[in-house]
Amino acid sequence: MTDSGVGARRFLSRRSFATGAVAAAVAPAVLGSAVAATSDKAAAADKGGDVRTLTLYMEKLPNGEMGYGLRPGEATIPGPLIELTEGDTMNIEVVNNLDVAASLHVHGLDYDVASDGTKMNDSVVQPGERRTYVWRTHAPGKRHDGTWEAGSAGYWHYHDHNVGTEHGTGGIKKGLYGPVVVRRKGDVLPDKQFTVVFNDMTINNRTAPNTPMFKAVRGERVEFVVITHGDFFHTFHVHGHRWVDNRTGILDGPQDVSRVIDTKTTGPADSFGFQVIAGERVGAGHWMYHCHVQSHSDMGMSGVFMVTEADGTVPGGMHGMNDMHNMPGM
Ligand SMILES: [Cu+2]
Repeated sequence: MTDSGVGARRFLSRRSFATGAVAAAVAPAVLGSAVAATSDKAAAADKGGDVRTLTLYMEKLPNGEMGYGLRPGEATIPGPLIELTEGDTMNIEVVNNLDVAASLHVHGLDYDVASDGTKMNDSVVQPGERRTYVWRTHAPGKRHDGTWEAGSAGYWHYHDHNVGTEHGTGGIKKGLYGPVVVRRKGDVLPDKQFTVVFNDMTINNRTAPNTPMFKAVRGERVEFVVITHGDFFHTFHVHGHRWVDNRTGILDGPQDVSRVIDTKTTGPADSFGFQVIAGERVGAGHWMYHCHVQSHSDMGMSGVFMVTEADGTVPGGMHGMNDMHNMPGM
């Protein structure tokens, strides 16, 4: 079977996604200049250079956790996916509805000290107050001395840098973190995006069987963003799918010598991402994703990437998920 049969639906789903429908399984995506990319050949990031505005609310969740959200009462763990194209600027007004001072600190993008999100640079938000952080991005280019400067494109993340300690250790533990994707002009856009955060011994602050179930239709282009927080190193693995260990996860061509992998070791504050075609060459099914440190997977760092057929069915059923967390030490 080829995947070409789902092309029309793929770009339809992408279009509805891009025009504001919440399609991400974990948190809503804030799409950047990717909006309106509806070519039937390939949806791709546009030229960038937009200046956009966004409001993020920092809030307490009912169980004592904390999260970022796009509207009051809608905080999620992880927080919303924020997506830009190189050249874009994002002005993010952060509203602190917590009872502690907290902040927004981003990795990988360009920002002044005023947008550092640290106490040291006097850029945290007091309870009940608001503050605008400015994130900038740039394309690759040549410096005056002839050397090349990297562009901002990549899989990045943001987090609190003030709750608990001046490193945000308490805020991160409680869920104040989220993904950022910066695209290069022309990058291929996914149909669906899923974020996996290894936070101490959890995935998105949950353990199996309460970890996220990511759902896609066979043939859809799925993007994973993987972030690590906390005190431990982990190994991300997804069954039945592999990717390329470069910026996008996609080969540049048949001669691209980047490694093809299906596991990646990741440590605190690391982030990476990649795209796969759901079920490509392996079919629909319940495909596990998990930390491959054995004791970590046994303790609940495991979830399911469910790939359905177009009619919503999944062959084979799902067995043993309840055993996954039923191990010594749980
Ligand atoms: Cu682990």
